[in-house]
Amino acid sequence: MKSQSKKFFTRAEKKIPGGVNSPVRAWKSVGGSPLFISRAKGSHVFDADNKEYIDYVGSWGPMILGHANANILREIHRSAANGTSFGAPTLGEVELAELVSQCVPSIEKLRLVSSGTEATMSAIRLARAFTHRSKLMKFDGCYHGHSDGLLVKAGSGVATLSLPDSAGVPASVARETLTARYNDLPSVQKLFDRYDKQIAAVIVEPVCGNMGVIPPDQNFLAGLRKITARSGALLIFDEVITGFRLALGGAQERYKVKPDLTCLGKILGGGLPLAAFGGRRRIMDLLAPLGPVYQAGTLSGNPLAVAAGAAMVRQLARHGTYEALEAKGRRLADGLNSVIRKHAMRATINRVGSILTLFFGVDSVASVDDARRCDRQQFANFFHAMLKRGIYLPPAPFEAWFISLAHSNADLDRTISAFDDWAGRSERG
Ligand code: KE4
Repeated sequence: MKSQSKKFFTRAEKKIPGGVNSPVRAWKSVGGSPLFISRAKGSHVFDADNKEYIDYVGSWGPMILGHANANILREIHRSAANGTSFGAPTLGEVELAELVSQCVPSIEKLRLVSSGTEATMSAIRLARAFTHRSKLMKFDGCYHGHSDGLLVKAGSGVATLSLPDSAGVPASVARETLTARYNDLPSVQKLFDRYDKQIAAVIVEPVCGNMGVIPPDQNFLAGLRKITARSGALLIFDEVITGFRLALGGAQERYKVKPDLTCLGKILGGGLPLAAFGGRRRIMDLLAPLGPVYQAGTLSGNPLAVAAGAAMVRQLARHGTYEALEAKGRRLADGLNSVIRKHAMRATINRVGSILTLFFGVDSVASVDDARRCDRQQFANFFHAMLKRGIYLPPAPFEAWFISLAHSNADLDRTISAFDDWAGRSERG
């Protein structure tokens, strides 16, 4: 009997490229036909056949309170009753900007946009205008959304200009982006030695979440701060994943490194399309209509998304939130590690707070090269085995698992048992 998800996917492929509105949802790296999700509550999602799963995708990060959080829904309904969009300033946008600035002190001013891609694209334009420089530095393996200058890969050899990493990105655009290696300060210094006063900004995921989770080495972020300050380049923290995830003030609070600009998204919108970029007043005031840097958006600061976001941030600001998330992350990681040891598996877990990644076939992952050596087929087998056991993991080996406040100890322990059961069966062949 064909599942509803399979039927819906066949229909979807007729009208939507690849049947999805974002590529990772098509399950290309794990195989099979994607689940269509019909509803969700707390830490659980239900597919189109009403099968229930413990959810570690969490909409790729936003669902840190769990799905259908009562406070957030109430605020969305209250806001929607007054209309959905006006294209004019609203008090809610001011209140959210004030709230974010209180949580993230480096953000003296901010502008709201509708996606992380818009946030990073706009922050980069701003940095180029502020520094009167054109080159951008990013890190191999870090993802910052799909604007042209960020869809690039390292050129061959060292300290070279980047190459396009997507069709449709002109080489002339890719050449403006330099690609360094995450957790490798000498690779950064080498590019600054060669391009110093041409580099407008360095953009980095303070904790890499798009090669799986890779934490920064002890002095990596502080080293970036020092090198950029010395050169006059801006340091941009892409906190679309880490913002409000690793602390109320994000990774910059956790690692005590202050960027010039910060990009936020995901959690900030409480599940609705909302993102932001912000930082030093002198830089932000270059934005139109005050200054010469144009940036705009029909639905920027949308009232519903702002209401959801403010409810989200206010709830996260409650006492004990991040201690609880840390305890849940630790419980899951410790349990999964005990299974790895029990079955003498070659695998490793990277975790920061309530995000983690399990890498198969490697002993440790401290760099993107390490991550790329992991066993992707074993991950695909693991993904489907966990799905059969009612655990819905991100359908790709280089993504973060997202734990929410709604994940109970029973959820976490069931996840660990499912892994133990699969590992045991795999051993027995
Ligand atoms: P969006 O444009 O998808 O809202 O944000 C882009 C973005 C920017 N910065 C970081 C660090 C990000 O992780 C993202 C988007 N993350 C991916 C998953 N790793 C979103 C999932 C998807 O592409 O469907």
